[in-house]
Amino acid sequence: MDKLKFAVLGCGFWSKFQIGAWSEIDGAELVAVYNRTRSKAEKIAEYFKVPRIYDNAEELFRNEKLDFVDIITDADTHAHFVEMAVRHELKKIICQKPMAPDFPAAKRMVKICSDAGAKLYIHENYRWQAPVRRFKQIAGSGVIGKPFKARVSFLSGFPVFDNQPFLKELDHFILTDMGSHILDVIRFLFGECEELWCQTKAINKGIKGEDLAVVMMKMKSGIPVYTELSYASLVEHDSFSTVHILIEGETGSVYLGPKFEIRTTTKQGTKSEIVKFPSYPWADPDYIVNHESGIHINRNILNDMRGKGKAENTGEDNLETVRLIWACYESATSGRKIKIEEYI
Ligand code: 89Y
Repeated sequence: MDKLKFAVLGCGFWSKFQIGAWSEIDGAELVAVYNRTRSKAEKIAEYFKVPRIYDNAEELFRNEKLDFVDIITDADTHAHFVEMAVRHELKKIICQKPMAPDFPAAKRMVKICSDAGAKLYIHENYRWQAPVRRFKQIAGSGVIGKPFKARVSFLSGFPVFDNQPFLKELDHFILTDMGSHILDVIRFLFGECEELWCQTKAINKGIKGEDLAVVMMKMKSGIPVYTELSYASLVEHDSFSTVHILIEGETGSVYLGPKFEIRTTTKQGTKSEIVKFPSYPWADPDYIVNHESGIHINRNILNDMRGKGKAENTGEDNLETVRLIWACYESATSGRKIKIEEYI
């Protein structure tokens, strides 16, 4: 099988895990890396034995014959690099979450790609975490009957700013950084949202943006979903870097809790299952479930590129997650409930 040749733009903290995930998959070959600060690109290239290094992205696009590009830079440069890739006639573009720093920019990115006949994929990996996939299977198996409510929690005190100091500087923090993941998992499990009401707070005075968001959602299916996102939490069971979910149904409940344990309760009692998945030398143990999921999303995208399947995380699909993030901010500032179909 011919390998698809690709380049990575951006060699910061997340690139090692994204490239690590590619290194576990047959069918894709990383031929070049770009970073504005060349030394960072050199470090990544050395670790993964990448043949060519650039500190000028235009030059990379001019010199390389690529099948696709994987953009892993900061969100405020995503539109710039997507436009550049389109200008260089690339037809397959992957971009890290959050898609863009705001909703209008995300809409522009999707439109630029669709006008050019280019496929845009968003690297939104949480729904690909092994425990989340297994949880969906159990919840959908019929064992808990028809679901009537859910609670989705990300409560953490993990020192996330040590590894990613730029997160401290974001005017909009937890909803863009973690809301991208958690709201996407909610869409994955429960479908689209009809309306929501959100409150945010800034607890940690050492950062610019909000680090707490509480959202009440009414899904189109009628199910109420309560979600809480916090990086200010000191709790017994820290959610990092996954998510805890409780779904209640007419004949039972299913809970994805600490240590990747899924507990299913019916009148017959409670069954427990620990979800297992492998570790990799390139992955950070603190983020293992998150880093491992990168392999699954990359494989799903690669299959779509090869015409062998359908990608879940397209630009169009992810725009619906971005819509929810910014509807949350709108609700938090106005104090109003937001109807999603009116938030355009
Ligand atoms: O960006 C986030 C992610 O994907 O997982 C954790 C994180 O790095 C910081 O919240």
